[in-house]
Amino acid sequence: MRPPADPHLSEESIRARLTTRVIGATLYVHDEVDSTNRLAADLAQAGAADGTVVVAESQTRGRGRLGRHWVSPSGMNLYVSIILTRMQPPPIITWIPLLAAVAVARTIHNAIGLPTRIKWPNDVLAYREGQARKIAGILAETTGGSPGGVRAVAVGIGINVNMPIEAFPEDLRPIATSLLIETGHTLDRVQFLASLLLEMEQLYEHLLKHGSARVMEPYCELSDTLGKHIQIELAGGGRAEGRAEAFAGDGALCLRTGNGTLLEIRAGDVVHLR
Ligand code: BT5
Repeated sequence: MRPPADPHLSEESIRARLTTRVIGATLYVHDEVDSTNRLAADLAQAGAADGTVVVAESQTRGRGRLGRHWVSPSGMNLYVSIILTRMQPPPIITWIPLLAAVAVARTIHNAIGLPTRIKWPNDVLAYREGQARKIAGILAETTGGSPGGVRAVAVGIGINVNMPIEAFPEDLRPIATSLLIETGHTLDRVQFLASLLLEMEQLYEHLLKHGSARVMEPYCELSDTLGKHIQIELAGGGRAEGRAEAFAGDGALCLRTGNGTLLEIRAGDVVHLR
């Protein structure tokens, strides 16, 4: 009998494929959790080691950014949180979610050759017939209080891997997609996860050693936002509109508004206008 194209996620099967040194050395694999990020935040509070990874087959309360929900059905996708504790030099914290988006885009490209783009700050999008659809989302949460006192970041990554269109709630069908929908092929999630964690580790080491400049370059190359005329719903309320001109050293989006002012935006939702 042939083995299934996409075996169940288990600690054993993941460990057998892992080639990382730090990320995944401590690994928790669950069938169902409320949120891998909630679990990772608790582990981080309790002093979990750098590179600790939490994976689940399903989430009952998957978290998006700004209190939103991440649809997390069982047995078809990846829901993974990585605890990172090396926070020096300072811009590292703000680059971690952007770095994770680069890792996701690279892993997808290496696994199946599908090009994806990153909508600031860290939505990974696949284009089909000129229409962008979200294939992965990232949520970074810090523990340890004030920005100066951050002890750890739990970076949560949700990737729609083998999710058929019927498994999405109806309102998401026009705006979301999966690797299965884009390619017609079922992917081995264990192998994909092992490759993702290796990309993450390499980029994280890079960031620690060389600072953000070396991660900024691939991020800019993959950016779907840079150079576009956009509207941003600001996280604190209100809106801003202008041209996405650059990213600041800490990953903030530099927006040139109609009257020539340059705004640095650190949290918000982007609508690409043209
Ligand atoms: C995100 O939020 O995109 C961050 C998602 C992070 C999920 C991971 S899974 C592992 C870890 N544990 C967690 O609890 N969370 C992380 P945001 O940019 O706010 O996008 C949320 C919006 O995306 C929702 O309001 C929906 O419109 C849409 N959405 C929800 N589920 C989706 C899915 N599976 N695929 C594509 N879009 C989805």
